[in-house]
Amino acid sequence: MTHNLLHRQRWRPERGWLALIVVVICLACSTPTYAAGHPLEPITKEEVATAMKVLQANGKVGADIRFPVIALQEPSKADVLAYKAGTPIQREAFIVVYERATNDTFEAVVDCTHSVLVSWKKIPGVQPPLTEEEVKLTQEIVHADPQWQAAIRKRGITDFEHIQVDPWSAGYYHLQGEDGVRVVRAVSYYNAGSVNPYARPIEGLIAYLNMNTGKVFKLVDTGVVPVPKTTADFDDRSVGPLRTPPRPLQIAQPQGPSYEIHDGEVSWQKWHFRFAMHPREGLILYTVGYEDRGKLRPIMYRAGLSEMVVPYADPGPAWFFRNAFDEGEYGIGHMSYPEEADTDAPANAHFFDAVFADERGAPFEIPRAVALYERDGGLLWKHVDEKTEINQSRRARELVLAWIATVGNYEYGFNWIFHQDGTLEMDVLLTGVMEPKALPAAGQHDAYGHLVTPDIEAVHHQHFFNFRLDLDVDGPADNGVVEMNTVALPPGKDNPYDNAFIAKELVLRTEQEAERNLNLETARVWKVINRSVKNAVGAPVGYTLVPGDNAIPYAGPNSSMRKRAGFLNAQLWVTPYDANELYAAGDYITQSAGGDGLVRWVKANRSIDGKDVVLWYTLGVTHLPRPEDWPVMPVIHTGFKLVPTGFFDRNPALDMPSMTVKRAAGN
Ligand SMILES: [Cu+2]
Repeated sequence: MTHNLLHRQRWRPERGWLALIVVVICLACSTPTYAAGHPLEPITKEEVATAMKVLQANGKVGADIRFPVIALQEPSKADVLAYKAGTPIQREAFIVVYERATNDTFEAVVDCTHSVLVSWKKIPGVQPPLTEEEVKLTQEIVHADPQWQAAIRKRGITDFEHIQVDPWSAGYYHLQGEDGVRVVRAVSYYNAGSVNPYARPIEGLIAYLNMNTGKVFKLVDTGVVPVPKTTADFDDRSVGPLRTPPRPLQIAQPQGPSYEIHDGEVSWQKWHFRFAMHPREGLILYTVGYEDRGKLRPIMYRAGLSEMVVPYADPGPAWFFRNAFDEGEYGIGHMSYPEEADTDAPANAHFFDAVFADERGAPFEIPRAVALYERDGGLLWKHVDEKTEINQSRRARELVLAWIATVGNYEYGFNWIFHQDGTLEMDVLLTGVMEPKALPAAGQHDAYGHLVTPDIEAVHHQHFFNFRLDLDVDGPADNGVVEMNTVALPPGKDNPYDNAFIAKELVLRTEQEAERNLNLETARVWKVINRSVKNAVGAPVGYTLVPGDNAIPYAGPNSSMRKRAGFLNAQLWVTPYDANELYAAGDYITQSAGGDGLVRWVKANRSIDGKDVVLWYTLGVTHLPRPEDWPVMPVIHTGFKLVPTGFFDRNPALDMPSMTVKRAAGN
């Protein structure tokens, strides 16, 4: 949801000896590692260093040059699918380069295998995501501004060192002096005597910064509002009397986990997949397939979060611009902290470090950024034969691949859950601290939020996520998308008892036909099929996107946010595969006017029938804050599933052996 990146400081071992010891132990016990060789292997520190050396040698590194994105340049899909283990490969890095003084952005591709600059191009009229350096700079620039200092003194505050200043992306509002300039809007919080600054907003005071000159160019002050006195910390000491914790629940895997990892590929209960962390997208799943009768059948080539936006409902001068594109504007992918076993993930989790680079091109590692673990999955299937009383029952196991991002005040978790029945689920978790608003007097809140304490309102907002799902159902060729609508038949000669309902299939043939929304009335779902592969009942094999909860945007279609987040115009989009189309709102979001990404691509109205197709699913949560969400929210879950639909010929988990003693007759 948000914006402030102050908590985005990278994890550093000097934060505590204990943390360091834990890391050492976990790395030692964390057996799975990436073996060198596969083209989709995550970028390494050495490759980042090589890429920087090549840029340096080509005169592309200077005192004023920054590198907001350094990531693996993925090889072509065709090359990856044709890859044979042991074949030599060329590894490349993709780099976004920003020159602050001139506000120029460039893209570079470096061949790290042969240390060669492959391409260098200027991308006109765009701006890269905010860097961590700019987060720190925002606070320095604001603290040094005499007008802001006067406004703070007017509020009776003199200890400026206790004011945290968060940068918000500027958005695009045709405001004077903002075109062609890198702008940040800064929000201040008073954090004296409080770990959590978000209980103490300095309401109505917004500084507009020109990041190219390093100056505040405008200060919005809507008048003095008392800074809330509440502390909203939630460590054990601050919470008050603690409950008796539950007694230990031990998860033991005495024979180790059931998954194996070979050359970076995870295999578990017939599932096969790869994964990597990307500085922008976060956790990416690659080459997902399922073993069926001795054959590995492809399901999805690549899946990742393609964009996010969190628009707020308050129209006032201190709030109208608050809509954070956490991926395109902030780079949610590298906003991870080391996960802790037994809290962030269960005790049996294995962790994987992520390699990123800072804005100066120095590689760094976030330890334990991704967790992989098995957990109990409840009941898999069951039936008791009433005559013999034989209970055929199977317990399910799940495999979870988990990543958590901390984006300022909010946390987002993303769990890919692999089920034994062929279902692949995305479980999105929302937690953290809501964005607060201080009130003129206790209880005097407006219509745009709800009180969470007598002197704090949390403003209404929505969280939208778009997932790019490159499904390859039994391979990339000859895929298509069918919409399923369940409808009641009218009463009549063919339906004399008025009980009939049927499933209607609608083939979506073009991009514009495939711009679709949910429909509860028709239980609408979308199935990706492969017409050249038929199942036992003679139908094309398929995988269905089954939505969970969702939301429609409340900001108007002509609002700046909606123009920039065109992916909110529909919940489903389908495009023919194009390696260059990765981000639902376009490649560069910072201060963009909009109209990029899906809305631009689908204008061509390309055919999606019988093609390699990509599904884009927009998922939303409408968040009307409750007191129970304060001071830290219990996790909200949302997500979707990819469910086999005639992909298998029978229940694919039928071959799960019985693990229990049969119930004795008569019990
Ligand atoms: Cu929320």
